[in-house]
Amino acid sequence: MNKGKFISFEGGEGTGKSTQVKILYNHLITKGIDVVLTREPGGAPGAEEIRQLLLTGNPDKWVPMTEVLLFYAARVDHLNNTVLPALKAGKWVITDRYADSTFAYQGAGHGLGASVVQEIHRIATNNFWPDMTVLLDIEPEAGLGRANIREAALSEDKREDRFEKMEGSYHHRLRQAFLDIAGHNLDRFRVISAEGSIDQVADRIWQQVATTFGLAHGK
Ligand code: Z5A
Repeated sequence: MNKGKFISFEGGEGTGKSTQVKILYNHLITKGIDVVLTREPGGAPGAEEIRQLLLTGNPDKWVPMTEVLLFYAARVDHLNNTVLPALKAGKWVITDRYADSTFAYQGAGHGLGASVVQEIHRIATNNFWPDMTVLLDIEPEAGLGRANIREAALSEDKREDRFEKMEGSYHHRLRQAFLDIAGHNLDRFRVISAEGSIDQVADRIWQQVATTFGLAHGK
């Protein structure tokens, strides 16, 4: 049985996940909790190799089924080598994206369908889900604007922008897909507005984490 807590962050591009997972990580450490910060796709050596296959190159280089199987190949490696050992050791794990991203991006965004992804998820992970999922929600245009500023600062070969190159309607479908998934999993999801300053968003997240896990609300 797992002793630690497993928290995932989800949302579209540029919602601030990478920024906010680090803030929550530091906050939990100051509370004396042993935490592992990780990400998907990636989070373990083999999974990081698969990440490169997935996030670089042309938007249409994989058909949806190839793409979903690559995400799950990476996920199984990540779970077995990073997430499950940490949870069993009593550590908390925060991951920047997990399986809800596959349901939203591949299941809804690329039209593979939730039932196909659900079946693969059941076989690959034994239906393993986080204790809590933070969905950061913002207008896609605002999120893409933030992500583009960050990508523009990187050289061409360092850009992981394959998904950001997808057309605008794709990002609106994606936002709705995440909200629908959250609506069907209210026990696990906390939908948090990603608008406002980094500190304002971090405060909203902390209030939810503290309430969910019975931690002191103050900093
Ligand atoms: N994907 C998938 O399709 N299926 C799957 O199963 C999984 C993933 C697991 C890579 O994910 C891609 O993989 C992703 C989905 C797909 N699609 N794309 N692209 P990723 O997590 O590595 O990359 P990402 O989702 O694109 O994340 P991101 O662009 O790195 O955005 P973010 O982490 O949400 O935001 P950020 O890096 O924290 O912030 C972006 C910029 O905005 C940065 O300069 C910040 O300083 C700034 N920022 C952050 N917060 C604020 C606020 N509040 N105000 C102003 N500026 C801010």
